[in-house]
Amino acid sequence: MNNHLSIIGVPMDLGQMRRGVDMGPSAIRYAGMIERLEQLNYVIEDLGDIEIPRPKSNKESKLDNLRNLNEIAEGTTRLAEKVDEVVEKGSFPLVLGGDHSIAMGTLAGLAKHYDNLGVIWYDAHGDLNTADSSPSGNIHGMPLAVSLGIGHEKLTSIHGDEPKIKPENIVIIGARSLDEGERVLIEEKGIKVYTMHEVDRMGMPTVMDESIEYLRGRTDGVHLSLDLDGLDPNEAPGVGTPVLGGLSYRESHLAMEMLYQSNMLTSAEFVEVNPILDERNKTATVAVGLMGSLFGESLK
Ligand code: 4U7
Ligand code: MN
Ligand code: MN
Ligand code: MN
Repeated sequence: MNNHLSIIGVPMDLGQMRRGVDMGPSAIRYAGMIERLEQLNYVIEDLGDIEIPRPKSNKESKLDNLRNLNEIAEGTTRLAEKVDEVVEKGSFPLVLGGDHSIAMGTLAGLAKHYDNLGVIWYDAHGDLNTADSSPSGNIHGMPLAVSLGIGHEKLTSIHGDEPKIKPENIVIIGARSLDEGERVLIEEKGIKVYTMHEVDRMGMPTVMDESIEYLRGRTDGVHLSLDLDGLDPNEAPGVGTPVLGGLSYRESHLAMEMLYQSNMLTSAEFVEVNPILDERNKTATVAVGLMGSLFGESLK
């Protein structure tokens, strides 16, 4: 793995309605991220936080079932530029959310450098909604669709007009709350999904072995987009859209360890940590622990 890490904080909460997720980057840093990664002998630069615009008043903000569209497009464009820069100079981008709408920016920045970027989407949700299919109008439920080039033009054109990823280069792990429109898109595009049902039946070792093998053959870089609500809310309570019956702490550590061993990861982001909804910073602490495993801790 690249031993130069660049940390980018994204204090974004405009993609959903629970206040507090903008404090995710602080909570994760406070849980000891930098110290933890330094112990593994990485050269780390913390680039601080991206500036996120203030939201407009509630009425004008939900035009077209896309709450805070313009402000999110602006903030994620800044993130895309930063991620692009970091990859350009040969460092590994490690992005801290913020709600999951930030993934549109991360993927747009990465897309400049890969023809076949692989994405592991570790999440209770598919995040494949559009304004038409979304039951909420919350853009954090849309970033994967947008990155495929499906959605409002203001979002699909962030940092470049082309689709940022291809459906066959995506693996979703941990899904247990998919909306009807998302199911249709998954079917139509042939997106690989390991729902909780499959994780229960096959076990995490097989899920990860298959995912790694699948992506290794077809991609020239792999991004991990880890939504903390992929884990069970008993273990990661500080999230805005918890869904019971999630991935366990141990399963998640194993997944991170196997990704480390695969030596294929080129970028990562940890999103949806909301310290206001959390219990004594438990969820941020879990995120930092997972980073430890992802970057080789248990295997030294
Ligand atoms: B997250 C939801 F309807 N699908 O679109 C929606 F269930 O980034 C939830 O994965 C989206 O946390 C969750 O609003 C987005 C809902
Ligand atoms: Mn998500
Ligand atoms: Mn989610
Ligand atoms: Mn969520």
